[in-house]
Amino acid sequence: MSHHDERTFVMVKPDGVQRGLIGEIVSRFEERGLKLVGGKFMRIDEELAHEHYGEHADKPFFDGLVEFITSGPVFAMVWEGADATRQVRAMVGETDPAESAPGTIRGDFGLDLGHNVIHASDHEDEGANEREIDLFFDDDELVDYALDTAAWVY
Ligand code: RTP
Ligand code: MG
Repeated sequence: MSHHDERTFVMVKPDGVQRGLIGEIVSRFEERGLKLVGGKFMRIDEELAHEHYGEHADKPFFDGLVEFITSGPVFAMVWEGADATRQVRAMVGETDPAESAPGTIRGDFGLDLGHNVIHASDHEDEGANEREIDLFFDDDELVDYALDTAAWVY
């Protein structure tokens, strides 16, 4: 990991998995030049859902959010690159797909606030990326390696 690189946590939500969007979403980050350092196809249990979305515990949509995120498998990933957390959020779009620009993942694949295809760590929440990576991955599940492509090739 070079000095300006950071890692961020990304997850294809149950709706994205059901709709067959894992490959499309992985492709977007690969093509952008980010490096995949971890990936796990898994089911989120109630406890993990409460930890992951703990900041929303007192919101009216919390129970529905937990029900949705535990409703089927997700594809959890860690991506690495320069300013990765902010750059990935820009690629994801706004929380509400209806407000997301075409060209973003939510703007291209979503219409419904409650089923917005993808999660990514919030760059405005200091340390959220590292917290979420630790929550979902053991250290030995993250792979250190060099990408054998020049940084200017996209
Ligand atoms: P996420 O954490 O899932 O990546 O989404 P986000 O940062 O863009 O949005 P956040 O504010 O963290 O909200 C988490 C998820 O809760 C659902 N939500 N519903 N009904 C509502 O008003 C409402 N607000 C948020 C969304 O599915 C959102 O992704
Ligand atoms: Mg969030």
